[in-house]
Amino acid sequence: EGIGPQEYTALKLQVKEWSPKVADIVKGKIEDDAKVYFVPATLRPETMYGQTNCFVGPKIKYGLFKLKEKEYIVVTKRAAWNMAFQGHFFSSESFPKSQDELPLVFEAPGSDFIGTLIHAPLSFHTEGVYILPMEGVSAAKGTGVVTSVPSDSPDDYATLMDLQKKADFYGIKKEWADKEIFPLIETPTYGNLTAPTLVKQLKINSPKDVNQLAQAKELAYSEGFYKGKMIVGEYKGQPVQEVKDKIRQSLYASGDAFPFAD
Ligand code: A2H
Repeated sequence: EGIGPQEYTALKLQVKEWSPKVADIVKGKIEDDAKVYFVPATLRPETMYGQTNCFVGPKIKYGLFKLKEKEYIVVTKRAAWNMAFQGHFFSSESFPKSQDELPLVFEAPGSDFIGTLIHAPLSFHTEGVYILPMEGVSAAKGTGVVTSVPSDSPDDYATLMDLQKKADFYGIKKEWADKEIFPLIETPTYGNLTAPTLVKQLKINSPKDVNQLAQAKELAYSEGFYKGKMIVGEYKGQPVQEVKDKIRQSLYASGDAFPFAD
């Protein structure tokens, strides 16, 4: 971590229903039957069964970029530019020579997208999940979009609990943040809900407890990776270390994800 490019799994979360703000902006700008995806970058593809929502930074600027015929993505401009270089998106004849040549439809702050309903591949929440705000999202990392797995990510859990507690303050509907958190991975030290357990043990009360959260993140990540065992999905019963790459590859093969380096 930290040295050299990071290999992320870029997941494609299809928009099912826009927030009212973006519905107005989008009208007439893209085909009615076009597909649009939010594209979070994750290091833990084996946890995608537990997605309960997807985070954007409310103040971060996102673009809707044309990927190919009738297909668009929502990411930061920086990420779209990286993706262009990695050859995931744009045909060679239209390869952009600068960020200004990216096929941008419109830009809007993350706050405009909040409340958008999306389909998250592999998630047990097949009814769809919502775009929600997270202050801690960095515009300078990944795609600026972070899918949320509160069972295994302390940051995601702490943020989701805060959103539930203060739904009015954040201007969201409580039910958008109120999805069941399913156990996915069993670990010897933290049981089957690693992130909620660590958040309690380290007495983390809000996403502002950044030092404890950094510690919880380290502990959750190494415990999950080295000692975790899947308790759901196709590889139920098998160690995380052995199945992580298989799950990633099958997401690539189904077209639900692609590799993304940052
Ligand atoms: B991970 P690294 Cl279950 N800003 O995915 C803030 N966080 C970001 C981000 C951004 N721009 N882009 C990606 N991330 C998050 C799952 C997960 C993640 C679990 C547990 C731990 C975990 C579900 N959220 O990450 O700093 C994404 O969240 C802890 C390492 O680039 C991504 O993987 O090394 C991870 O941080 C990438 O972190």
